[in-house]
Amino acid sequence: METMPIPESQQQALVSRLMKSCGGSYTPQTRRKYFISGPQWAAAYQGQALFHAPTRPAIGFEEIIQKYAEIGIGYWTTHDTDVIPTEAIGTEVQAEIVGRIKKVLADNGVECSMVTTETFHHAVWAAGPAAEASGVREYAKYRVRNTVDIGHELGASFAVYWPGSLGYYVQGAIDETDSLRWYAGAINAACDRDIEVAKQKGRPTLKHCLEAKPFEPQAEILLPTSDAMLAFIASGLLTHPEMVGLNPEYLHELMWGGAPRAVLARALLAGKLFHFDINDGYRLKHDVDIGVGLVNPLDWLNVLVLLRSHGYQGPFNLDYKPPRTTSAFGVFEVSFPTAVDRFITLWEIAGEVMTDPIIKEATDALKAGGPAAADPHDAEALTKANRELLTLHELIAHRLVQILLGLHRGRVFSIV
Ligand code: GLO
Ligand code: MG
Ligand code: MG
Repeated sequence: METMPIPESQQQALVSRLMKSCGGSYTPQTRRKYFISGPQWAAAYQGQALFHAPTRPAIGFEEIIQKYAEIGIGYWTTHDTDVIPTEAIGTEVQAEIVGRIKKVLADNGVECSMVTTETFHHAVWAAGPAAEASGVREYAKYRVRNTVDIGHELGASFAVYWPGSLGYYVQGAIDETDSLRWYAGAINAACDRDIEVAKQKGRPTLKHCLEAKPFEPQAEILLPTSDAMLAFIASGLLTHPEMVGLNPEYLHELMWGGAPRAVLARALLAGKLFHFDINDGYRLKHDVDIGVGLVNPLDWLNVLVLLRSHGYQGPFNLDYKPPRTTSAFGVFEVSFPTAVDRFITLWEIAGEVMTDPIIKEATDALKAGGPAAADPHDAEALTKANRELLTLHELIAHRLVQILLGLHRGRVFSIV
């Protein structure tokens, strides 16, 4: 039998009822225990893209912060121009807006954890934030310094830099070494300003986090991966490399074909994992920014096992885009609560992985290895000594899937 058409007036109720039927949601109090931040731009995203018209109306920070608070997202992040029109940057209008934001945050018990400068969208960035024209570069410095001021004013601890259009469409028109030097100049200006303001305000300096993305909006990007960013931080171009680290984004690393977990491991080893944009998507495709865990839950579980094992507790920034099929109502009814809840669930499952006796015994056995060979240079004997233990790699992988699917708790499927 076909389902009868659902009148418009009943559609939201249907969505809400099915959401309830899904079960498994955490309370806002529980959600607030995690260092999860909701970006202004994620909730305000209207569904537009190069070939896509918006599907949702515009929405301001007042409503977004209030909705985040209701859901239990305790932190909020923003670009300067998400909330301040470009022409009002640095004016009294900015001060007035920042004042209003402070009040809305305080009224809702939400904190601003991170601020970021939009250096990619406006036409002034057509040649990137490190353009040949020194006027544009000075303007970039002004903008990042101003964002540092806003960050301190709002009580943020992190500043993120995604140098979107630091790259090119056509080859040979720029000298990459110049562009990189100039880009470093902007980061240095932000750090210098930060030291000054932090001193004035008696606050710690911000953690400055570079975010890489391999392509888009430009065809070729000068700092396409988190590893390139690490090399940039260590290049000698930065005057305060100790203040600068990474904000890797899960999908950005997947986009170039990297293994996000290995990227995070390299950032951890370098002591540079400052901030983490969480989302999901596909290898070698467009930056679709799907909600965390909807595409690669097993990989996400493994990512969180790594982070938990090495003491990284956040921030976890929900830098995803509610799909354009989701309505304005659905953004806060389904999209944000479910993204947060999948994250929390995967985080807690990661805890189970870490204490699972089978994984533990298998891992310990692999590390113990087989008996020492009489001749430590005898490759054949070494191979034989460890031969059977190595099967445990596949056993561990199987166990991880069992834990992800709840099979370790007795969930079974069989055809009787
Ligand atoms: C775009 C980026 C963008 C950054 C943001 C923070 O693909 O992920 O959302 O995270 O500009 O600087
Ligand atoms: Mg992205
Ligand atoms: Mg991002």
